[in-house]
Amino acid sequence: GFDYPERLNAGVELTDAMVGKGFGDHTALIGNGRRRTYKELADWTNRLAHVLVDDLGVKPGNRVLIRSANNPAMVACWLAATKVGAVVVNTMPMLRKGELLKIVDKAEITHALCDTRLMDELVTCAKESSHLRSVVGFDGTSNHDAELDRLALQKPVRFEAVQTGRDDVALLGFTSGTTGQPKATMHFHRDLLIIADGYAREVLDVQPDDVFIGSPPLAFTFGLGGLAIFPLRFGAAATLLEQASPPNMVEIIQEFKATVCFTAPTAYRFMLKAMDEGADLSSLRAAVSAGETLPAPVYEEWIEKTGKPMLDGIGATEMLHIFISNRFDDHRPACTGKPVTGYEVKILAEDGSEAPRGDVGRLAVRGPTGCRYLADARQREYVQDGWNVTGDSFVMDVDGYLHFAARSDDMILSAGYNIAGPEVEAALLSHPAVLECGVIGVSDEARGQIVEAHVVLAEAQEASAAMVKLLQDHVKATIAPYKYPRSVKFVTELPKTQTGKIQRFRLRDD
Ligand code: 3SK
Repeated sequence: GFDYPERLNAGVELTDAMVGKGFGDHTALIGNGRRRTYKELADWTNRLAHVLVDDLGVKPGNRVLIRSANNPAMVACWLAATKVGAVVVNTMPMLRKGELLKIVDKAEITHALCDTRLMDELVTCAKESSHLRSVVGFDGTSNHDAELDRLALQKPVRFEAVQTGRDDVALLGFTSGTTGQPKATMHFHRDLLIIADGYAREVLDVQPDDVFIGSPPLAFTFGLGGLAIFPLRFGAAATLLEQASPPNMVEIIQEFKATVCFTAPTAYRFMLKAMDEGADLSSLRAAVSAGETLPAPVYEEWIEKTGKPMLDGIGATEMLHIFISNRFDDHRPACTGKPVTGYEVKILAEDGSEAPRGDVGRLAVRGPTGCRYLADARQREYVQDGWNVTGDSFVMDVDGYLHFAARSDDMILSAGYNIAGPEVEAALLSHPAVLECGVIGVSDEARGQIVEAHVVLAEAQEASAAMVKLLQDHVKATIAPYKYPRSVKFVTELPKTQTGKIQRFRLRDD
């Protein structure tokens, strides 16, 4: 088990406590052309914590939203809010007003800290929300030229952090769910450390000289763990990229000799090509792949070119981070590996009993970091005796290794993003040219899946390339742009049940 003191503040553990352990002069964060040491990060977060309490009136338990791309300022805001005992909701920069509003209302957010480049949608959202009463800007470019930064510069570098309990909620992890109605899971201060002291220590063996890099947004717990918690827990350095495109990652890995990478197979494919063209990625000792199934050829080519395994893993926002993973000394192709210490998994047959080895069934997981939904009936439905029934179907082979089979619901998994089909449908239906639509995920070599829309046009509307572009642009302007349908098919009718429900599985069969 994991043994933490009753009074525990994860924000302090990842900053001031690291200075206390002698890491003050080590690089903690690299981003926006600057390096910051652990001492600088501790001071920065303490100044920000003073602003949160003294100027913004944040109280322990208040929900604080952070809106930013991956940069050091976002990490500092998250840590500062954690130090003051707030419950943090990290959000992605692409979210639009409507998506933000759902989160703000669900989590009853009272305060928001926002990169000044991303203020517009959040300010509009605040006008429509009865909860959100303060939106303050920070400068994500690190010039410290926004309200939050100016206030922070006047504050002392010492802060008496709130003595939170190890089981106090520190973070709400949001997922969009299959319906597009966001659901949140609650995570305690201790959970934030367990994922480092468990998975990151056991599977990655993180060392202070490690340099982390990766693409997942800090707003996903995959990114928060991989690009902030894991490096900070062990005195290592995190490189944060606002634009984590594969070419950028290849450049930064070489520049900073990154050793641990968190990304999806799409980016690893690009890296394999880059190596053929002369890129030197030999500094990487751990390549973690998650968010999409890792095709065996990518895994095999990686071993061939680097001599090291790619560590496929599966996690869930519900469980905070990765709970099944391959190991450096125990890995197989087309296999997600075995449970991380502390987690138990089982495969459920249709009737809820445990499926025999070799049979496909729903993956259920139980462990110390989940699963606790926030104000959601799903708790009763999907979490029984601590077992969280996931939306993924897996097979457990005779040796106890787990193999992904399929997504059990209507989620579309594209280039590491979870996209709810019904949410894209709603965006399409808000355009007057669309009469009806059904959205599904279809296999795609580069992205795992892509979003495909089957659209019945309204009368007098013409199916054309221009119409495809019009609808794609409309979706991009309505919801986060990465959710847009890359494929649009025009049809005269959709397959439906007798009660009029769209049969998406029949679209998949087409
Ligand atoms: O497998 C995932 O999608 C995931 C979700 C949340 C945290 C970590 C991971 C790998």
